[in-house]
Amino acid sequence: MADYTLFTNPMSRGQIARWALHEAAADYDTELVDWQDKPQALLDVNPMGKVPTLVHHHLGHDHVITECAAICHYLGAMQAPELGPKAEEMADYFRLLFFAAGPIEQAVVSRSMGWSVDDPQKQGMLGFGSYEKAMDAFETLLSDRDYVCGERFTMADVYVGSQVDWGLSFGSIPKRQVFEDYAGRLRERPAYMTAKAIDMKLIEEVQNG
Ligand SMILES: N[C@@H](CCC(=O)N[C@@H](CS)C(=O)NCC(=O)O)C(=O)O
Repeated sequence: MADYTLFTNPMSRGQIARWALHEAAADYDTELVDWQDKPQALLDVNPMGKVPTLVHHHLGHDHVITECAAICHYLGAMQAPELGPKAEEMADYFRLLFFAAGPIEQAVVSRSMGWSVDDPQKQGMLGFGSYEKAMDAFETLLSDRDYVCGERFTMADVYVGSQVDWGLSFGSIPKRQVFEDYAGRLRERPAYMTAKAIDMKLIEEVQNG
């Protein structure tokens, strides 16, 4: 048995976890999840029945990790500490990781669902304020650096970068130079390319029956 089991579907956020597994050079098996017929083994470990769900088989215990941002950090911490934050990088690392998983995710999803709140007072109650405010802040936070922590790639870039990469591909975040340049750097990473190729091949297989 491999060290990790990844429950995923190639057309899902599971792509983020696969990229993280490859960045961390982790040993893993894939369990493909059919939305119409989810495996009992997935439902047993994740009451949400969502993917990605990662199970770490470690020293006789099965540890279950869900939420892409948490999966990225966990894999860094357990498998590739050099891709985790140094003391002086912690603030940027956690700030952007949580900003992307909270406000940016909410801004993107609310917009794609057609929800918006125009009342400035009510916007103050929303964690992301407004789509425009969240995107402007995201651009500012990424504008003076190559990666989340500055000049060095860390596991936070897998998650933050996926939000940008996916957002640009699906038109859910604006095509601004800062976002394009950041995504361009990440798309050149060998682990990104390897993971992407695996999911693209799986998608092709599903589409060709
Ligand atoms: N907050 C979760 C979101 C996971 C999620 O919503 N996954 C979707 C696919 S992208 C899913 O499993 N959908 C199928 C379902 O909910 O039945 C994360 O960041 O991992």
